[in-house]
Formats: sequence, structure tokens, C-alpha cells
Amino acid sequence: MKRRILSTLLSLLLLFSLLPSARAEAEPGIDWYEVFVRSFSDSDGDGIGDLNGVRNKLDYVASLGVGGIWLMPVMPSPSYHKYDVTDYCAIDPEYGSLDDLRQLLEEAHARGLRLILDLPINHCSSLHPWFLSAAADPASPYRDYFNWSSGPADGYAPCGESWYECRFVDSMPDLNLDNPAVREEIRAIFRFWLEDVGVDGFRLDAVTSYYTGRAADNIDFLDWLADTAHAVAPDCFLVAEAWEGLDAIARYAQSRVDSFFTFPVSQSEGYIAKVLGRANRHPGRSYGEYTSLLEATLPEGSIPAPFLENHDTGRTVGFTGRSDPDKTKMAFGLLALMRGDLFLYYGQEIGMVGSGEDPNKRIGMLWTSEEETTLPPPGTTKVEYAYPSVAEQEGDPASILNYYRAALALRRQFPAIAWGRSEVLPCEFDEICLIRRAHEGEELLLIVNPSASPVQLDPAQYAPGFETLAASLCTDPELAVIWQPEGTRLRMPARSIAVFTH
Ligand SMILES: [Ca+2]
Repeated sequence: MKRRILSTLLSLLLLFSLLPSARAEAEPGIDWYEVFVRSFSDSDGDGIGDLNGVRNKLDYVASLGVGGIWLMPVMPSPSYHKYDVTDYCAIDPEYGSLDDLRQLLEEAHARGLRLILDLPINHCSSLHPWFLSAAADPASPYRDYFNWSSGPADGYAPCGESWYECRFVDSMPDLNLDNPAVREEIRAIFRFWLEDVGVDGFRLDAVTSYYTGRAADNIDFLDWLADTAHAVAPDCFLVAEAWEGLDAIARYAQSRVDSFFTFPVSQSEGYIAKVLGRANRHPGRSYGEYTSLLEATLPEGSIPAPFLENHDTGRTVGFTGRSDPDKTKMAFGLLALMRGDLFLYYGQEIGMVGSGEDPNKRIGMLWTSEEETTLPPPGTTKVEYAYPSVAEQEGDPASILNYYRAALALRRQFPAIAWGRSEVLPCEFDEICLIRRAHEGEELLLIVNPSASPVQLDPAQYAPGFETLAASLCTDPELAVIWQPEGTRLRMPARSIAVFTH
């Protein structure tokens, strides 16, 4: 009898552990700050940024108004970017030690900041002991950790008598994710970082390459990753890189991974660049159309992760222009009104520039002067800065940095911005856009003027019932949105945002 009760209990437990786990309670729009550790802040004078350097800058990161930090890969690796890992449960000595990470984590948590790690598991390094053993001996127990072919094939490189899969470069052999032993390794990696160390989740690298060209298999594997990680830490956050168009991202977002980067919003060809493009005569209408498109396409249960730039893309100032700080600010203002968790890339908030070769997009954070900045990553061909340093921008109320803070503060003040569903309201203006945003009883009217001209309107004509100007955001603190309720006249400066409540 006892045994039967025990076995029933056990099977109930098993059933429970097999149920798909969703993200715990929805939290109001945690926004994230992506840090390339090497180029962020150096604590020991060797010119290479490190974990203690990140720790020294936690007050700064918290002051931006973000809720979390994504560290680009910190695990041991032969490359400067560390996307090819040789040990998944350690810290690269260039960046510090595991104790340094623990201390960083503790101090981040004390400031209310979560911390997620980059996890490249599509491939490891060709110097990983698994691959060294597999390559040296076809009878190695690690042979099946990788995908082999007896002849040449697309995306494969020669090794002895065989060829191994390496979709990116031959120094990054793809892991055989169908091998149960590899999946056990991944489960152990989750346990190590989530349970033993206590990080808050992962950014999953290159998920469309897990099974190259096979989206359904990628999604199955993402479900397995999500269930496995959430079984270890139910509150952990997973955000995945599926560098695809909107429809493909929407399909991936049906998986149980919490969040997917919204690539179509970003970069010089993305939605925000198009809204602000010089040739666009109807920027408000465009922004409304993109808002509706995102709303209609992305599944409701998934957290969109819109961003403007990351370590692989050109910087925002590349498309907003170096001589137009207002446009640079507005690009972020438009991003900040989007649903989901925003992602910012270090230095974006001071208008750092960088394009072309990858290392150029990953140069040192300009805290005060170039003397105090980390060494450029190997392969950098251009080190230049378009806007003043953090220290200089701190003291300037009109700086890009302080605009970013104000835009992020809006998201904290009105959680419906990050979590609400959108309804774009019809209006005859081409310059502006009116969006009703509602979430759990909070109802907002967002009025956006991304154009370079001031606009006057009567909001009651389009959205009756919203009578209180609750907040506004202009690119220049000398300017203001002016609301005269008795005359129902709203005057919006060029590139401004207004938030109305009932
Ligand atoms: Ca250092």
C-alpha cells in the first residue's frame, strides 16, 4: 500500500515536471542592458574589461532605469568575443573568476538588477575537450557529440577521414543536439549556472542554426530547452536570437522560450529607421502601421524583445546621423513605447558609433576620455566617438543619455506601455500617431510625433475620454508638450511624445 502511494506520488511529480512551464508572473517590462565585458570597464589596468569592472559600474547601469543585464559570453574561449566556448561551467580568466561573477550577481541583485548570461550551444570551440577528443579518435565517447559526414557537405569541414558540421567557421563545430548525452550536458550547464551560481537566465545564441534550415526541429528543441531550464529555475528568463523576418519570429515565439528579439525593428533597414527616414512624409502613420503589424503578428503569450542595435549590427547613429541628436533620441523614444522587454546595447545611450567589421561595433565604452577606455578588440579598424562621454553627458540635461533615462522612466511609470495591447486609432494626420494601450485596468493614450515639425490637434476628436496629460517627453528639455483642456488643444513639439490617462 505504502509503495503504491509512493509510486502515485512519484508519477504525479513526474507529470508535474513534464507540464510545459510558462514564465512565472508577468513582471512589468524588465528592460535589459547588453554588456560586452571586454569593452565595458577595466578594473585592473590591463586594458581588458572584466567582471569587476562591470560590478564597479552597477550604479550607472541601475541609474539608466533598466531591470537587468545581459552579459555577452563570459566562459573560457580562445576568441576575443568568446562565442566559441571551451568550458561551459567556468569564467574566462581574462574576465575574472567565478567568485567575481558571484559577487557581481549579489551586488546586481541588491540593486534590483537581474543578470543573464549568453549561452552559445549551437556550437562549441574546436579547442573544447569534447571536440579535441572526438577529432583525435573516431572511437571517442565524444565522437557523437558532433555531426559527422563521410564525405564533403555544405557547412562541413574536413577532419581526418571525415567531415564535421560547422555552420559558422571551422573553429566552431556544431553540437549534435539529438544526442541524449549532449542534452544531459546542457541540463548540467543549466543546473550549474541557475542553481549553483544563481544567474537569472540566458540569452540563447543562434537558435535558427540548432538544426540549420529546419524551423520545426529548432522549435522542438527550444521547447526542450525552456522546459529544462524552467524545471531548474521556474522564474528564469530565456531570450532567443532568431535572426529572421517577422513571420518567422512569430512562429518561433510560439515556442515555450519566454522571449525573442524583434529583429525587424532594429538596424538601418528596420521599422524605426524607416519611420525616421528622410524620405518618409508620413512618419506618424508609418509608426502606427508598424505598431499594428507587430500587434497582429506576434503571439500574445510571448514577450517581444525590440531593440535598435546589438553587437552584430551597426550602431543606431549610423542611420540617425551624427549631426541630428534629436533624431537619435527619437529613435529610442519610438522603441521605448513598444510592448515587451527592450534591449539596449552598451554605449547606445551616449550615441556611440561603429559599423563595418564586427570589432568596430564593440569598442570601449567612453566613460570619461579615451585614455580611460578599454583597448579596442583585435581586428578593430576604426575607433571613433561621435558624442561626448558618459561623464560629460551626465551633467547635460539635453544629452542623449538623459533622454534615454527619461524614456525608460516613462516605462516604469506606466507599466501598460510595456505590457498593454495596442489599438492604433485612425486620424487624418500623417505626422503623428495615436495608440490606445491597455493592460489590467490601466488605460493609456500615447500620442507620438516622430516628425520634424510641431503639430497641433484636439485629441478628444480621436480618443474621447482621455483628458489628463500624465507625462510627456521631448528631445529638448527646453521644449514642452502643451495641453489646454478647456480649448481641447494639444501642441506637440517636433519629435515629442505625450501620455494621456482618463
Ligand atoms: Ca582587466
